[in-house]
Amino acid sequence: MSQPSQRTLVLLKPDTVRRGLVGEVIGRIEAKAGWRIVEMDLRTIERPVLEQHYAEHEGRPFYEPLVEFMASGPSVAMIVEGERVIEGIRALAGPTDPIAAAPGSIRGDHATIVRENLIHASDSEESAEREIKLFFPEVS
Ligand code: D4T
Repeated sequence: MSQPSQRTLVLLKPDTVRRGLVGEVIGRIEAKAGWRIVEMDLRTIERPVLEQHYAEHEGRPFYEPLVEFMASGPSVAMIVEGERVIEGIRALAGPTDPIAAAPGSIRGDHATIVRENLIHASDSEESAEREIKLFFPEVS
């Protein structure tokens, strides 16, 4: 039985854009039957937006280098819609540490550094709702 469609916020981080991997990552998302990119743009994410997005990590040693890296160049921000897309894009991405990520996942195939792990995708319906409001306030 089909489940209600979900929406998730996906960021292709500055390393993905710099390395020319945008097409490779978007291709994996588009290859999944029934998922649709409903909003997408290239933008350098402003620091205040990053501070809200990563508020849970404030004070941790990796926080400042993470925010600097995320502000270091353009990212691709998008909303993807479809059945079980929240869980599904997290599965395509693989775990946060790219060395632990299985070959076949985006991080497992292309990344080695935890900070430069190519992609962000919302991890729950609550996060997706909050992040879509933050990155696409005009849409929600
Ligand atoms: P994001 O939020 O970018 O999709 O990543 P995850 O959901 O996979 O992981 P996260 O929130 O725990 O981490 C956010 C972001 O911080 C970087 N990071 C994380 C880092 O540079 N050093 C670290 O030790 C950790 C845990 C990578 C992703």
